[in-house]
Amino acid sequence: MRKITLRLCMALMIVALCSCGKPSDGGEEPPVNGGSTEQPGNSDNPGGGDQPGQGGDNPGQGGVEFDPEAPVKWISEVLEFLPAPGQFVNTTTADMAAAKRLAYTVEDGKLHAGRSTVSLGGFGGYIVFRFNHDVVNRDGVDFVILGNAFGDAQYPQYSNSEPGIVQVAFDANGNGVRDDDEPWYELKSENRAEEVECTGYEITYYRPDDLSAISDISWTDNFGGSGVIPTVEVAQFYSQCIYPLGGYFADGNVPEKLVFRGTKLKNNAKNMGGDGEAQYWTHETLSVGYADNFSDDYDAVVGNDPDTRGGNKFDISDAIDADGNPVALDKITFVRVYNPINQQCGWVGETSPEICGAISLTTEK
Ligand SMILES: [Ca+2]
Ligand SMILES: [Ca+2]
Ligand SMILES: [Ca+2]
Repeated sequence: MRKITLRLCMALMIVALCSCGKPSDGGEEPPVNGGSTEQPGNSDNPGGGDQPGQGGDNPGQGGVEFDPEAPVKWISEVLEFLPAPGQFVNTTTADMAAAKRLAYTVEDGKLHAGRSTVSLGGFGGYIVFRFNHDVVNRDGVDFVILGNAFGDAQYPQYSNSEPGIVQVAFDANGNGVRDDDEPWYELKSENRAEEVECTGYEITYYRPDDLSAISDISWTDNFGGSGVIPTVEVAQFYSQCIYPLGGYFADGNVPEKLVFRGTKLKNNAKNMGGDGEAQYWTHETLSVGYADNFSDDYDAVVGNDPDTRGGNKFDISDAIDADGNPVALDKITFVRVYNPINQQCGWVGETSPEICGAISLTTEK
């Protein structure tokens, strides 16, 4: 453990402050004293905080007759997926196959649920999906995004919440593509003002020299910040390159750098333990309005559909434009979820949302 402790010290030293131009506000160092949900990995739960069986693959669910004319509550298509560098990148928890399993399937005329576990990796990693219909802005909740969040029994005010910001867009010209004049709108969380560190954050990750094994990933941001994603601790559990390799790109080439943009939230993970094996990471639960967040809505059932338990509930009426002003939308076509947090948590790795499925309530009778 001495070696690990030493490595931890090194890792903490090189975890860069993420500034948004205000170093004193950003990159909050987790307090050393304090509770945790994410514990060091073992063979079943390798440090990522993902509980086996929660929100995991469940392709057998459903199995009802498929009606090609009817709206289906599950995701119909994953249109884009690109994780930012992170420990699950280039593994089966964050590959294109995992992303595509979020869409429903039809076998022998039977409909099967779209379920998977897809990590978005570090800050900016994203997924875009749609349903086979436009999601109508009903009164209240309109759709649900399933995650793998869970509470912290030791510290009830904390949880394994790795929040994802949700965006929506409407295919106004009906061509099946989100065009430039069909903007993304973020859905506002209840306490957005307190949770956002800055908007307009842009991070650039740089391709490492060695793509055959795990190594630190350098990054810079548009506020003058820079740092590396340290891998010395997560290398206990993962050996693969954590920078997205060719399988994520249509041309199969690995870009020299990757740029991601979005709203940046304040770091929400805290180490309630000590160094080395004494690390005990947990996350502040954020307000209602994020994916993979153990907020009060998470275990609620909506629309009398038990499949909606274990997911966050979203209201299209919470859409805001880039200036934070409300936007009135009758319906939406595309949903995008991205990781708004740039935080490394020792051997737990980056804080990163998992997307395990989504349900449109438009199909509710
Ligand atoms: Ca609504
Ligand atoms: Ca369009
Ligand atoms: Ca999670």
